[in-house]
Amino acid sequence: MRDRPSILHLDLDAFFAAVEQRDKPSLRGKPVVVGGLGPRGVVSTASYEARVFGVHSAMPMAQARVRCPHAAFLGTRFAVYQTVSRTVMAVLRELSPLVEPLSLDEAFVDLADRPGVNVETVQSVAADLRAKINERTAVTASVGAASTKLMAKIASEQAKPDGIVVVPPGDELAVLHPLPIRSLPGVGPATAARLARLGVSTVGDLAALPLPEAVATLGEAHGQSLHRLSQARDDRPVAPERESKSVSIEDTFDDDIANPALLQAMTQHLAERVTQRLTRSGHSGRTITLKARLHDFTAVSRSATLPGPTDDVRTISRLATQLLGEIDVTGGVRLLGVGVSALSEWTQDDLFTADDGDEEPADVAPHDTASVSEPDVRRWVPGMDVVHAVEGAGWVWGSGLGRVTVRFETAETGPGPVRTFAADDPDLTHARA
Ligand code: TTP
Ligand code: MG
Repeated sequence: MRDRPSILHLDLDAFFAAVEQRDKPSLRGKPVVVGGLGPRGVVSTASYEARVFGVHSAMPMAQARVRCPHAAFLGTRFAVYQTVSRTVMAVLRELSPLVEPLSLDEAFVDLADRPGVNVETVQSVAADLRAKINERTAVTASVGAASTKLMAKIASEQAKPDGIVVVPPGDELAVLHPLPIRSLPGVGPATAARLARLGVSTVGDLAALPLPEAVATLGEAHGQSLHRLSQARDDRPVAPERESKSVSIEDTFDDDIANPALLQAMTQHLAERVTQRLTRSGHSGRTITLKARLHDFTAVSRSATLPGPTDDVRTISRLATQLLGEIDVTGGVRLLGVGVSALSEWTQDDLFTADDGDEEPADVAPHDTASVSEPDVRRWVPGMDVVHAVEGAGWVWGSGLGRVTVRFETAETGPGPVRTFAADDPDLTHARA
């Protein structure tokens, strides 16, 4: 472990929502929820103003609408988030060549080669960094600095929103041990539940557990690594070249499962989670893989490759379920996983793909839904950028019943006026990124 807090972890605050508030001045300081607007859509993120009402990432959009009905509900604009992300990563690389991006809005930076980095100076390095990011992108970032990746990430979490936390070397255990066990990377609900049965609820509880007990409960590899982390022992280097070539999610069951309906439901759930992870990292993928470990520990996997990349949860879920049908599960399954590979950077405008199925388009006003037989209406998704021949640049506020309402404002203009048009008004077009 280093004796200086020379690892930074940076994470943008309410990333997608912050970009929306930047570009839509009338929404600044207001609850904003970004995500899938279709009937089965989930929340990608919520502004801090909406989080007060209990809205959070991965929640069904329908539930978010109940919890915070007065929020603005917007589709995603991935191309814009990607541009902001590139700018942020470039700012980080000006600080050090050792930058490891983890997702669109999150990265580690290693300052080990920078002379004079210590508890005091790293504070001003982080402050300058935050100021520069805000200047170039107009969104805010939180930064943690510590002697290890684990502690830097935990520090940035504590710094949220819009702050800096430095963990001085020597203070790691005092910071780490009171935290809930879920704060460790790799501890999801299943692991947490297993540890709870041993009376382990904080990181300190796990550190106090004899290693053989941790290994007996969590398995050799997982048990060893979590036990090490719980003692703040983390020598993972910042790895700049890390490229995600695939994403996958798997679940191990306490008992073998042979019930086909249950396995199908679990496959769908895994597909939903892997799609979340995929979209979060700004990717789409062509190859879907279903992996299973059978009752006798044989591992089987089946893959299918699409003609083009997708990030559509229904497509991924349908393929994963088909692949499940190709495996003989009659003896029971103890592990199931769904993965997506052959990844591409997200290039489609997801506003156009969010509702490309046979479902009704979503609207700001729920009573205002349009008939699916009106092909034009589908094009206007709340949040998307449009241009009107006379009024100029704006964004779709809502649509339905053959009409579309647009607010004419941009990041530069300040809050602007609202106008309603016929959905097929030839003067109104999509703005291309
Ligand atoms: P996070 O950094 O986890 O969340 P955040 O930036 O919105 O909020 P904060 O960091 O201040 O707590 O994720 C970054 C972006 O990734 C987020 O804005 C939207 C997207 N995302 C999803 O699409 N699905 C998810 O389940 C999560 C957690 C994030
Ligand atoms: Mg973030």
